[in-house]
Amino acid sequence: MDALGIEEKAVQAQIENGVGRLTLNRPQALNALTTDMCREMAGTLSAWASDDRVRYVVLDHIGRAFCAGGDVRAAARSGRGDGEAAREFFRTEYRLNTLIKRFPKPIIALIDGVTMGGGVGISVHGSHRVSTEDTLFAMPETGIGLFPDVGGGWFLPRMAGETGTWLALTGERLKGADVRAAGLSTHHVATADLPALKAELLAGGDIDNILHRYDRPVGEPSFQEHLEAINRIFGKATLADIAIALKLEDSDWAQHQGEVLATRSPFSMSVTLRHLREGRRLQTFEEVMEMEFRIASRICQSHDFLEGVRAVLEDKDHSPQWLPQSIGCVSAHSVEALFQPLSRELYD
Ligand code: QUE
Repeated sequence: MDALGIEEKAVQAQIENGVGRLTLNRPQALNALTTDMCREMAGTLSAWASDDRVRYVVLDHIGRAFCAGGDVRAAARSGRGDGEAAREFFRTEYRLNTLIKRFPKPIIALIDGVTMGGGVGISVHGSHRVSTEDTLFAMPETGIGLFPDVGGGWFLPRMAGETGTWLALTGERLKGADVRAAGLSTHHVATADLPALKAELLAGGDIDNILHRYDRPVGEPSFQEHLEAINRIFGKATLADIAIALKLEDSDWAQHQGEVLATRSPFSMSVTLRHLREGRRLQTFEEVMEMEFRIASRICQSHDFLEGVRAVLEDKDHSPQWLPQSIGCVSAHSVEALFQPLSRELYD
């Protein structure tokens, strides 16, 4: 509620100076996306696609986080029952991701702050993403028994070498200029310059000219020294091969990566590797999203997802008891089952 007792909307939409502005406004939950927020954004963008008053869209946020993901607590609550509300959430969110991917006008997401999971899905598929020193990017889903969805099956295997596989399996966070160096943002600006940049964008200028003037060069990424190992190790055929190669590698970095993998859901990591390899092969974004909806529709009722949300977001003991406990015990059949066609597919 604001001072007048008017309910504040979790997504604000306005048109001014030929610019459509969408503002995420659920700061108390780090702007995590609800079904209603996804529906609201999709409805607004659909209307703006053919509205001559809108030349381009600016996507920004209230509060320190851009968007921490989806409302996975609500999805887990649904998954403990019949999972229907969770499926409705994923359907709405993935259709929004597709709408952004196919949007006929520029969309400029200002991702200065936490940008994880669902927050990546509403930014990375648009035409422009602006990072700052405060940007914190991650696809952390294997840590809660989920998988890197929201089009992760599209953009992660299309990153340089095996960088996307590394980020997806470990959930590693990238900060600031590394986000630009990895190709996840299209422009990188100083945090101190962001208010002036935003004011120019909202005044309806020439976006490429404006962004070019504020763009700051970024050097090599901080993970440059590990790229050879990332490509060699995360390019292996199976998850077991990757885990073994990390153990055998004589470096502190590789030992640490192996320790991180040991905390992630073995089932989620197996699903993720299969999903990224399949996503690399698929020709269209829509095919990838259909695959993701098949997986999400089932994984929302899986043991590891419910346990991961409990351990990380509800009880916060951060000691999930995964089933199975180890990589070697994940059956190929249990992974394969998630990829089978549904009676009602994503775009039906
Ligand atoms: C993995 C995730 C998410 C996560 C933590 C993970 C995720 C997500 C949130 C989140 C954070 C703060 C909130 C909230 C949700 O955390 O997807 O509602 O207030 O949305 O390790 O995938």
